[in-house]
Formats: sequence, C-alpha cells, structure tokens
Amino acid sequence: MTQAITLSRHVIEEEHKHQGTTGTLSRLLLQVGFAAKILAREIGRAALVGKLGLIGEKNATGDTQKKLDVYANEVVIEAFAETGLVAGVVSEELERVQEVASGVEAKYILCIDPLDGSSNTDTNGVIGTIFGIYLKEKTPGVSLIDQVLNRGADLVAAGYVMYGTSTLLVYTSGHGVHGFTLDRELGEFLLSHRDLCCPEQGRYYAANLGHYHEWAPGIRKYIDYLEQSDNATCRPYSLRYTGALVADLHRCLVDGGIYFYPQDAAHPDGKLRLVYECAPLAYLVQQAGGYASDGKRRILDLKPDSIHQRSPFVIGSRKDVEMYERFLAGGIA
Ligand code: AFP
Repeated sequence: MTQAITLSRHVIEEEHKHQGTTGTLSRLLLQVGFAAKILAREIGRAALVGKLGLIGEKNATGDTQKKLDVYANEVVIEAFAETGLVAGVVSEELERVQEVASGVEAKYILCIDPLDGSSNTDTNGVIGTIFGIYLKEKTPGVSLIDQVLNRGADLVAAGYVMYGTSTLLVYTSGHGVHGFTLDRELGEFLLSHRDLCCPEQGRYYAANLGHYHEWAPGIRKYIDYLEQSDNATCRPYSLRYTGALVADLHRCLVDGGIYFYPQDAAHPDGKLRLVYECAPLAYLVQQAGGYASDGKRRILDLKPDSIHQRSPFVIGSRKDVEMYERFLAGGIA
C-alpha cells in the first residue's frame, strides 16, 4: 500500500518536472481534489439529508436547478474563496464571472461545471464535475470577462471527477492524463489510472437517440452505419448513454468510442457549454490521443463569445470522431 501514489505527490512531482514553477497550479489542483472529496461525501448521503430534488428556480442560463447543483457550486466557490489561488471562477451556476477577492493577484482562472449530469441525482446515477484552468493574461486593463473567453488550446490544466461506484478524479496539466481513485478511509485520491490513452477506435457510441429525427441526415446515416454488422470495422457498435457526459467520456478514454450531442430542435446551438464542458474535456482527451470537435471544427480552436455559449459536441476516439465528421459533411453516402 505504501507504493500508492497520492494526488498530492503526483501533482508535486509533475510540477518539479518544469522550470520556474511556483507551486500555485499544484495547490489549485489539490484544492479541486479537496472540493471533490466534500462533494463525494455529500452526494453519497444526499438522499438522507434532503439534498435531492429541484431547487425550484432556474440557473443563470435557464436550466432547471437541482439542490445538488446549487450545493456543488457553493462548495467550489467556498473552496477557493480564501486561497488566493484564482482571480475568478466561471461556473455553469453563475450568470457572470465570479471575481475572487483573495485572488486579485492570482495567475489563474477556474472554469467549472460543478455538477454535470444533474438529471441523474434523484435516480442514483453517475454525476460529475468538469473543470478547466486558464492562465490569467498579464496585460493590465483587460477585464476578467475578456480573460476567460479564451480558446481551449490556451488551457493549462483540465479534468473531471466522476461520483459513481467509486469517486475518480482524472486530470491533465499538459503532460499526459492520469486518474486517481478516492480511498475513503484514507481520505486520499490514489493513482489508479496512470497515463490514460484513448484507443484510436472503439465500439461504443453515446448519444441521446431520442433526438434522432431532429439531427442532420449525415448524423442519422452515421448511426445507421454504426448499427450495421461488419467484423472488420468492429460493427455493430453498442449504445451506452448515461446522461452524464463525464461517464460517457470516461468510457471513451478507457474502452474507446464516441460521444456526441449535436444541435437539435430544443438546442439549435447544441446543448453543451463550450467554456466549462467542451473545452476542458477536449483539452484532456487530446492529451490522451483522442479528439473533439463541433462536428466540423476542432473544439480547442473555438474562441467563445460568451461564458455560457453552447456548442454542438463530438468527442472520443480519433478515428470515430473523424468518421462522424465525414458522415456529417456528406462525404459518405
Ligand atoms: P444535466 O446536467 O442538465 O443533466 O445535463 C447533462 C449534460 O450536460 C451531459 O452531461 C449529458 O451528456 C447531457 O447533458 C444529457 O442531456 P440529455 O438529458 O438531453 O440527453
């Protein structure tokens, strides 16, 4: 057991590989881990303390809010409030960038979906947290809002937490993707998935087929293609769709495959949020050898116009995403 590598040790050893580091990013990542441990504990007992169900109001971007959405956001904001580690927080649950008083001189900005998959909270399904960390520009006079509207390619770290059969934190700081499983007795995240590499092709696809008839013809043809039998190309693929992006993405990372949420009648610009869902996961999956686009353009190249901007999203094994893009473009009849 003493060979176990804690998140703290791993993050610090990663930091020491680079010159001129101050340790701030390490402390920031560990504070995300601290917030994740609190969320894992509270999610685990939410049904016992009245934390399930709707809060009644909609959040800043018009989504219905669960009690755990609000709670998760509070935990994240409080976890960073006094640390001086971040200058601001962009959260799915907050209308504007939250400036952090203790972080006036901080180098980093945290973008986060505190609770991804909240439609799963009352059915004991998998839920998660998605985070991305940007360096705050040094140019004086640039407002915080203009500093968070960066391309995903400018991220310096990103990751997700899955609150499922185990609590798993997966992160990258630009040098590979690593997964840590929470040992609840120890209260430590321990390295369990060293150097995660996304298979170049999988045999699972994750999508809400309830929107099938609203999707572009090329996407419908792609799904029909996946469902045909052909051993040479590992078809038919199996459908796995959990309702939580982090869980479906994690399967793509471990077993290979593809997740997509195209635009549909209810979501003309797509459902997922570019700044704190698509970009952080695109940055991470690319570090693992996978790929993410909006169906045409690389997610990491997209510069958001607003912090809650939505985007069509396809992510996973590179060959699968490229095949999806060819069908969408009409390149395959
Ligand atoms: P919620 O957090 O509102 O449940 O949305 C989760 C999510 O952003 C993503 O995690 C899922 O893959 C997708 O939306 C589920 O959306 P549908 O319920 O429309 O399939």
